[in-house]
Amino acid sequence: MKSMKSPLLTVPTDQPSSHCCFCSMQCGLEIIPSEKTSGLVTKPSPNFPVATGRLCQKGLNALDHVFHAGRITEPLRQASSGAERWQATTWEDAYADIAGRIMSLQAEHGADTVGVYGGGSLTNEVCYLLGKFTRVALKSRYIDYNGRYCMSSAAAASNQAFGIDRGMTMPLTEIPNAKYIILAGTNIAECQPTMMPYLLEAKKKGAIIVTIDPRNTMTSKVSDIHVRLQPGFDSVLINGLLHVMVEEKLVDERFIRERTSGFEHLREAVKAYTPARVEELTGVLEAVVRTIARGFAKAETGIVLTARGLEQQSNGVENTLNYINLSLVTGKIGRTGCGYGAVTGQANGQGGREHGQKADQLPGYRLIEDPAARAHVANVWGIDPDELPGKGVSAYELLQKVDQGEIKALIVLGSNPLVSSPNNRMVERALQKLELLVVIDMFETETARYAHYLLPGSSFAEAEGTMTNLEGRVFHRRKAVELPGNCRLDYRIISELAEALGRGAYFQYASIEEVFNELAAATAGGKADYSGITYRRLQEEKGLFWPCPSPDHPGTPHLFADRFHHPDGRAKLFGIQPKMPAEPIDSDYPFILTTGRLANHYLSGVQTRRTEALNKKAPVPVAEVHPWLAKRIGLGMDNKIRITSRRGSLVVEVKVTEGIQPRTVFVPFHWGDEHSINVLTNDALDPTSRMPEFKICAVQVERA
Ligand SMILES: Nc1nc2c(c(=O)[nH]1)N[C@H]1C(S)=C(S)[C@@H](COP(=O)(O)OP(=O)(O)OC[C@H]3O[C@@H](n4cnc5c(=O)[nH]c(N)nc54)[C@H](O)[C@@H]3O)O[C@H]1N2
Ligand SMILES: Nc1nc2c(c(=O)[nH]1)N[C@H]1C(S)=C(S)[C@@H](COP(=O)(O)OP(=O)(O)OC[C@H]3O[C@@H](n4cnc5c(=O)[nH]c(N)nc54)[C@H](O)[C@@H]3O)O[C@H]1N2
Ligand code: SF4
Ligand SMILES: [Mo]
Repeated sequence: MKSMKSPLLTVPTDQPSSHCCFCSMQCGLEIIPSEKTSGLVTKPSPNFPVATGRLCQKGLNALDHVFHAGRITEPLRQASSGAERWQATTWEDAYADIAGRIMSLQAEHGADTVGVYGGGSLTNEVCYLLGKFTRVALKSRYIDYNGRYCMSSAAAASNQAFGIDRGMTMPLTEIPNAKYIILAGTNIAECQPTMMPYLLEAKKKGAIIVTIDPRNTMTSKVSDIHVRLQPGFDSVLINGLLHVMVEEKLVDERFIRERTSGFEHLREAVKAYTPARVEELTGVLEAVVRTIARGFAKAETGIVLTARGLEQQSNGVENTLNYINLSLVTGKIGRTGCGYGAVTGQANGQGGREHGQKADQLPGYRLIEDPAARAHVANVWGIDPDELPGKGVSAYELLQKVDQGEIKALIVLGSNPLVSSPNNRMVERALQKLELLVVIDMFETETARYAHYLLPGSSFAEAEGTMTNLEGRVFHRRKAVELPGNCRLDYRIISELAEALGRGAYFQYASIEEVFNELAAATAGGKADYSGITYRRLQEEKGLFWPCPSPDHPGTPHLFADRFHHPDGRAKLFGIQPKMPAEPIDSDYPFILTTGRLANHYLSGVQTRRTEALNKKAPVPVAEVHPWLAKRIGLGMDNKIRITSRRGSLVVEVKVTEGIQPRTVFVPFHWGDEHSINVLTNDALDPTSRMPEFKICAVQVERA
């Protein structure tokens, strides 16, 4: 691999040089000189109080893509003729042409003909600016982001149950204080590897760990009980657990009486879910249901963690609400060793969903349809509240509007939706219809192949800013290296595009810190209140947990000690009637496809497929198949399989393993083109969160 040199900027201080760009743990990195061609490597930082001194393989190789020879370092425009796809241009020409095209499209079709698609890897400042840019510079209602595919069901459930959405209600340091831990649809060992020591410490102190996952994972290996559940049956199982807790009077009656509402609905809903019935419906033995219910309820302390396994479903919000019910009916929240967490995924998956990148949202987790929120934010932005557009639509629906011709121009920053969207043939068709597609990225992604402009943005190592990790801890990330070539900082690109659109007056920032200070003011009084946070405090105090509403406020590591965030101070319990997945199996499509992740790749794979040390461990997707299924389709040693859903078909290599629920096939989604599993996945959306059902679709499986 050829690579570019970039001078190291940072000198040792008591702050990490940077933070890993991949998962929500946001481990601190030191960047040090080395013999590598790039001249630099990462090592774990002793200076960040989350995963101190630890990095996983991805963190250890996080600079490889930054210095990759394939990095885009000049603004590129689609070539009008010839063999080359791109021709280099100047920033000024690119801005002028993009702005000109946007303005003429808007003159003809209205402001909403332009959409923006953001991402959860970006800093709080960039997420905030994308939202402001869409509403103030484009005056369009259409912005959403890849977190819609990621955290939206958990976010909706937390808002409904608690009145606020912060992934974890407690810091990670509470995990070792828990005596009983339920991990559902979360593969922490591969997806947040440096969190494992917290779980292992709990185990060492005697905690029982239960995993609920259709397959054996690196995480289920550390559990005492592993429920190998068929995808889609979480709510049935949880109703069984709740049934036992209610029948055997194991619930915390005082907590339910004083701190919650809605228990009568829950009691009614779980009545019919006797352990015997749950065994009939799920195959999970009656005794196992009783053991987990009694174990969790009777334990002095306990934590429930969920992730995409049960959330990325058309019933994802209800599934999540039911897991939250477990924490609430047992009173295991708001005190030491207790809590609920929806384990956030992307680097800034938490902050990315707070500051206005969502279709219905303004900064600070305010709602764009709320007149008071509009007035507050419009005042900070110096515009009339009536100028703010209304709410738009979710990520997948935004792409559908492109397909339908309603949205004719799209700006994508920090996502690769052609690989990461469900039913992605629709997305490919849609992208081809765009009259203007602008992609701001480090690489020519699968999505960028359809772009009219590909603009070279910044990598994590080059961009200063703040991030919010999975605990709700806001921290400051330094600039560690210089931008290569003609790349620009994402925040500058957004501001300069605004300038070209004639709205530069609203985007005058001398530094990224000025953007943060405006963000903090915009969040004042909102749910995710950052108004007491400054760069200086973040550096001195090594991060602060939101809400942090004033300069002397210490931040809020533990939520819900005294009250929940609904106006009556109570949490809401919900009675969940389990529903079928959108596409149940039948005789034509008799098996279930579920999708997810591997330890060595990240999301659509743009960065990790370009990282040799990681890619060589998993160069292509491999399906996990049970021996029962292998036998049924007559699979031989070297055979591949063809998996076919109602939307498409794919041939993949196979690993036969006892460790998967027999009717279920698992395929990771980190590849595009002929390896893209999202050709098959279902685009059914949860009615509330608009989360696609990535985790379940009905398929045929045959020998290829
Ligand atoms: N190495 C690596 N780490 C990552 C990422 C990555 O791409 N690679 N991505 C990051 C991001 S953005 C995210 S969102 C997180 C995701 O982190 P996770 O949600 O932990 O990851 P997944 O592999 O998508 O799904 C977790 C598990 O859900 C199981 N599952 C499938 N269907 C069901 C079901 O119906 N019920 C239950 N209970 N379980 C089910 C799958 O078998 C899988 O093991 O990881 C983050 N960390
Ligand atoms: N089948 C299936 N599909 C899924 C999922 C699943 O479990 N199964 N999971 C879903 C989930 S949870 C998620 S989060 C989505 C994610 O899906 P995507 O949003 O497609 O994820 P990434 O691969 O992270 O894309 C990020 C892009 O932004 C670029 N980038 C990264 N950092 C920066 C930056 O600082 N500046 C700029 N300008 N560019 C940057 C990267 O190069 C990359 O091209 O996928 C979803 N899709
Ligand atoms: S655990 Fe997450 S943040 Fe830490 S090094 Fe690994 S991928 Fe990066
Ligand atoms: Mo995610």
